[in-house]
Amino acid sequence: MKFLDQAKVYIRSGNGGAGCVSFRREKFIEFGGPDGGDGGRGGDVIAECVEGLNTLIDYRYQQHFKAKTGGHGMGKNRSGAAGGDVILKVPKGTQIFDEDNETLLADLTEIGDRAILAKGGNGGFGNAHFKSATNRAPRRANPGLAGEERTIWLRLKLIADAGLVGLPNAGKSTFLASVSAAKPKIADYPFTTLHPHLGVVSADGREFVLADIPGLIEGAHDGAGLGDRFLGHVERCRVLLHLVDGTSEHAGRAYKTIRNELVAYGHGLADKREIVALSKVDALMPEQLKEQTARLKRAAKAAPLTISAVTRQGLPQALRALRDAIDTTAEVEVVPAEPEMRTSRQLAPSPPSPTPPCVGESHGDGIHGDGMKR
Ligand SMILES: Nc1nc2c(ncn2[C@@H]2O[C@H](COP(=O)(O)OP(=O)(O)OP(=O)(O)O)[C@@H](O)[C@H]2O)c(=O)[nH]1
Ligand SMILES: [Mg+2]
Repeated sequence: MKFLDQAKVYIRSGNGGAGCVSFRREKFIEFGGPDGGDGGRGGDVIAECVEGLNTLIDYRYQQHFKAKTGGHGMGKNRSGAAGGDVILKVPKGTQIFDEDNETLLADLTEIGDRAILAKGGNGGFGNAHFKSATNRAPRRANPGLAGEERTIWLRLKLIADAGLVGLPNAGKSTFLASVSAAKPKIADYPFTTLHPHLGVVSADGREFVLADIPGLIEGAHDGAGLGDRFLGHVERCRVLLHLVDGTSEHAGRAYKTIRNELVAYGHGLADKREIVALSKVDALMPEQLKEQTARLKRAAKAAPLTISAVTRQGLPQALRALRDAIDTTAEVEVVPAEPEMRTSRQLAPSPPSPTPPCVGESHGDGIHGDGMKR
């Protein structure tokens, strides 16, 4: 399945159905009175978080979603049917932004979460609604209210407990492959990984999800390399594992490059808990190892772990450190949705859309036995 983590879609909720002007006309019944029914409500556009999806690829092929118009009211006090809703199925971790791509409208983090993105218009009243003692034959009915239209952005931010960051070729994918069952592509050239991978890691009987993202390079915040958009996938992580390639020229400088990018990206990534590890130590001579460790320690202001995915040296320690950090770090707070948006669990699962009550006399549809019933 192809991976897509951002999509722009146009949505439109349904217009309300028009009310109807109608009078009861029947043999032997004088002054039958108004019996125009109300229009039905237009359909909503709803986003729903569903299981079994991990990409927004469906929205590459369809970007326009329109809910149905409510049915028009009809004579004999018949209300129009409510218009069908449109449900945008999105994977866990999808955020929905307004057209400016900055205003958060909803954040769907749990399976079953729903958010109404555009409400359908109400149906108009039929003429039966307007009858009164002084106006017993109203000839007016309301049109339905128009639906809303808007353009929104869907942005998938994967949900993982820990995230891997580092320069290209730092060994991130190799680390993920050696501690989980994930099979990311590994190769000896930069930007092997083009989109994030998740893996489930088991450490001392505890399981957590680790995310591997494409490598960052200097200037990624200005779009260099693959850019820094993929950092969105580690925004929700509780802890970052920062891998620094031991065979790089200067481990301290490599560390600082990534730190600068994390600061430039913002969204609290720079303040996130970080575990620093020097990778590929199997390929280093003892004196090189000592020098690189010292450089990294100076830059990170803490002693780094030393790991090798090939000899598995230091892997259990790294996993234990990650697990402890996950356990002791509070869950990342998610920015609350705009108050006007009703998100998630406040909504009952797919309530049937209520039809506006049918107002007016109930005199059946004229086929009662006596033909005189009012
Ligand atoms: N000797 C040695 N080589 C390693 C180790 N870990 C990774 N490598 C090699 O380093 C190269 C890059 O590894 P990747 O895991 O693809 O690196 P990455 O950080 O995911 O790179 P990008 O996806 O491009 O960002 C591969 O050729 C790996 O075989 C290690 O612990 N020891
Ligand atoms: Mg990789």
